[in-house]
Amino acid sequence: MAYTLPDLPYAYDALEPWYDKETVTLHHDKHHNGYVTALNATLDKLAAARESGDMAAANALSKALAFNGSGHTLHSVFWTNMKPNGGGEPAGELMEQIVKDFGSFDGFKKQFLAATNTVMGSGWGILGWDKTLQKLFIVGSEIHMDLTLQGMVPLLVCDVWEHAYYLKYKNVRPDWTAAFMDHLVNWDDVAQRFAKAK
Ligand code: MN3
Repeated sequence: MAYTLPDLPYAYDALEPWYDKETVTLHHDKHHNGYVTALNATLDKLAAARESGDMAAANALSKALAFNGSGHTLHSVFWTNMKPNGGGEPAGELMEQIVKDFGSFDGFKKQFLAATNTVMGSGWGILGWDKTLQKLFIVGSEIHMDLTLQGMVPLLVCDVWEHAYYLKYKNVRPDWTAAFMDHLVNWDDVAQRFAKAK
């Protein structure tokens, strides 16, 4: 059973002016789609390697599996983490947990933006719930899967690969991450993910 590219939950231009139609279109239709296609190809090759008993080939495919599978997962979370006229603050249990683990919403925001802005090269800022440790954590993850916690379920993710923001924000990554936080985040979606993860 092949994985498929999920539709955006809004129109391509719905996040204007903070996230431009051209970037959203390329990002979703070309970049995210590329990870889905590569993930399916990797799974086919893994099945063939298992059938032929070629464990060296299976081992060699593990990095592609981690990369493309994580890329598909993070982009799927990313699109639903945003909405037109988003931003603001979360409420309820999610807010309580944020205050517990980061001191305050401002404390969370400051750390999330700092972690995201300083990812070396391509990667993601991720707020996640770690089931084992029973805590929220923020990580700046490189590419799609390096420098993260293995037990962490991603709740809020901000893409800082250059393809995610360069057409509009050029080299000024902090302007993109600030726009994401202040105008795009769909806290209802993050809260639903938190409730499910718990
Ligand atoms: Mn991307």
